[in-house]
Amino acid sequence: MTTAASRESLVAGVRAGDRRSVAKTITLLESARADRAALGQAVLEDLVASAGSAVRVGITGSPGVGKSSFIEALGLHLVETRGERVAVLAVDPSSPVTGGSILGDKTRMERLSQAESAFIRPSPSGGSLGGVAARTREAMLVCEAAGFSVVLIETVGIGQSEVSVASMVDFFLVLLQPGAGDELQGIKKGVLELADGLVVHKADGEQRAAALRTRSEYAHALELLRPASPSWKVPVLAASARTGDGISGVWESVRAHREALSASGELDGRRREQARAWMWSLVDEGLRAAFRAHPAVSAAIPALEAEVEAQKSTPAAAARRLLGSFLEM
Ligand SMILES: Nc1nc2c(ncn2[C@@H]2O[C@H](COP(=O)(O)OP(=O)(O)OP(=O)(O)O)[C@@H](O)[C@H]2O)c(=O)[nH]1
Ligand SMILES: [Mg+2]
Repeated sequence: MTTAASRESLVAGVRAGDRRSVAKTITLLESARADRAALGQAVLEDLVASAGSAVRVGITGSPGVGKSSFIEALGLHLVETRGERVAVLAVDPSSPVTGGSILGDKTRMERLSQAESAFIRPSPSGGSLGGVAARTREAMLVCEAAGFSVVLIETVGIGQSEVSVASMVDFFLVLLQPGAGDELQGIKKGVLELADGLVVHKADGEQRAAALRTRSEYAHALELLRPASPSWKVPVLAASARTGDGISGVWESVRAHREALSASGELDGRRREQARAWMWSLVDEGLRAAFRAHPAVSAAIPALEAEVEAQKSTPAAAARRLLGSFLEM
């Protein structure tokens, strides 16, 4: 097939909601081969006007808090009782190609992955957080063009990945463990400030009482934070993927948030600001790549790095020389 023909057939396939075309387009976008990635970008360009209509939800929490299980439970609820079409994506810059988290997600989301109206895609692997996040954003647009009405994005609760996921969603949900304070949970205050909702997860069996205590502790803690939006009070909920308790309540909060922020215009503002910031992060990424690929720069890097390490040159002087070679072009 010619490039033009495969571009057209992929665009048509995605528009028709065909999951194989969705997967193929995302694979092209993630490709390290320039010609494939360019075809993926061309397909995305044709699709972008029909993207944007999904409810975008990011889900974070420390490792083992039950993000994947929660997403499976929420996803099944949406598919089975609310008639939604659900796409699940992930941002995990730490996951190697055949890493445990992909394997884990496949088994944790076994039922959802078999549902007709669900699509699950593991995190793009390798590369910088910026690159991984950019690919996930693109995958989100492809899913939206394919008619998925809800996009759920799982992120590992470590490093900077929460910040980048928060910057691509409408609602950012933080899952908490029952019975542990922030320090024990490894939750940074900055992450709580990004949250549109908190859920104390695993609120079942013997842990239920502890979960409800944790819930009121966090509700108090949030009183002390300045609200990010004048039209939204961040709720602290309790839920269990195991029993299904509280799952539909989480979705009701997402809907209520959407109504409140749509009415005030904040939702549109948030999307606009995210689009602008994304453009700039792509510019940054492109400049960085062009810089490193520049022949004079890449030839000079090893020696200058060694000089800086050996304190024979200051970092500032070395940076000036590298930038000088780049800008001379
Ligand atoms: N009691 C209880 N255990 C749960 C619940 N949900 C998940 N678990 C258990 O918690 C463990 C971790 O679940 P995952 O869904 O893999 O958690 P995760 O946060 O996605 O983990 P990573 O992706 O590895 O960070 C598993 O042993 C689950 O069986 C729940 O609602 N209640
Ligand atoms: Mg997981």
